[in-house]
Amino acid sequence: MTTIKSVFAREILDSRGNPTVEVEMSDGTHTVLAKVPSGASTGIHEALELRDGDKSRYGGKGVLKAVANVNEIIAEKVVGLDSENQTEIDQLMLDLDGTKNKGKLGANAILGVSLAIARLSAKSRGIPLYEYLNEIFSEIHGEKVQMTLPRPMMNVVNGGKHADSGLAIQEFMIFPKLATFRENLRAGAETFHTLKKILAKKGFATSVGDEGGFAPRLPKVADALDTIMEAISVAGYEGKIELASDPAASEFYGPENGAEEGKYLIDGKNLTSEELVDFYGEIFAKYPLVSLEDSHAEDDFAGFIAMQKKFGDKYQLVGDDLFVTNKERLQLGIEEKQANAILIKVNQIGTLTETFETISLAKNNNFATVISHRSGETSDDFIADLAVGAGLGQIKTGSLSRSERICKYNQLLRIEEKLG
Ligand code: 2PG
Ligand code: MG
Repeated sequence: MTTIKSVFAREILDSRGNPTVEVEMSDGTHTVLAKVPSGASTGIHEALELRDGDKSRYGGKGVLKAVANVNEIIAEKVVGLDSENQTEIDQLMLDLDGTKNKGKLGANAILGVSLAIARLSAKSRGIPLYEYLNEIFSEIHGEKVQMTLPRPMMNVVNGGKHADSGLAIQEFMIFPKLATFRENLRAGAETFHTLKKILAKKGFATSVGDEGGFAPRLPKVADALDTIMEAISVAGYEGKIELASDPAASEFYGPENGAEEGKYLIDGKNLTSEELVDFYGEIFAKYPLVSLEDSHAEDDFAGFIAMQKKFGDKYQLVGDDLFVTNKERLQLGIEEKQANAILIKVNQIGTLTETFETISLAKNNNFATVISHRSGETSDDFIADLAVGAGLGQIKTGSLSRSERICKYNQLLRIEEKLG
């Protein structure tokens, strides 16, 4: 039993210099913080991130309304409750909000409180956060879940909405498969530094994008993949590092993104949904790409179903904007065979309990699970503990630079030391 004594929210900045919510919570003895991340290539079906819209502050991106919703509405209902009742408190906030997309209080307000509650409970019990999360997730899942260190997907070349590299595909990731997390991290970092040298030698920029990967003006998708393969080989990791990618295809689909109606603009060509399937087929055939996320636009169900039919038995096909960590969208995806894996982002859905319910549904249907950061991050490393505690198996948390990415990797090193 841990009685919540105080809840206080404030506006802080995220890694892109945009406002976000931080919640400070105390039981009178221990004080914890939880910070809320924010996406750029957000799915249209995500829970609502409440922004002030007052153009005179932070270009309209202020979060003072969300902060006030914590301090003036949520706090008084939550103070005095037992923080170990995660599910009940999350439900209470859902009831207080009363909308389907958390549009009244804001998912950013609700999530800050939801994460702080779990962190406070762990701290006051004196146990690691991953252990506490394992306990409460196992309860929701209905059986004891095995804790595991996740295999990292590291985004070394940034495109799409995360950089002005001109590449349609948002994320080119290296996906090491060595025996331990520590070795995977080292392999990733060494390849990252090798890639930098190769890019510089070829005369490309080595400045980094939002997620810490390079943003070179490479003309085509294949150029990015070839350069990464070269870096893997020169770094000495051939056969030990596979590739993963998140095209985030909603961002190069349709006239609002410069493409023709109903088409995808990639490598300077307008492709139909079916032609895009073949485009990926050529990549699968040529490169050791084993995981592909959001291959098609979020509501192009036919495109996803075609991908799953053609490649689903051999490759991991991940739904991010497609499922938005929402168990109803996932349920439909399972029934329609739209993918075989799901990306998990806490702020897409807005409470820890709902995140757990979605993970549980995925596990029960043999969907692989990948925990993920957002392109706008903070120094909060909650998702590292969540990855281990809920036994998610894989993590996507950016490249091998920028502290808001590295802090998650560093926390995983500490956890691995403890768990062995
Ligand atoms: C994604 C994410 C994280 P954003 O599309 O998977 O890499 O990007 O946070 O901008 O939605
Ligand atoms: Mg994505």
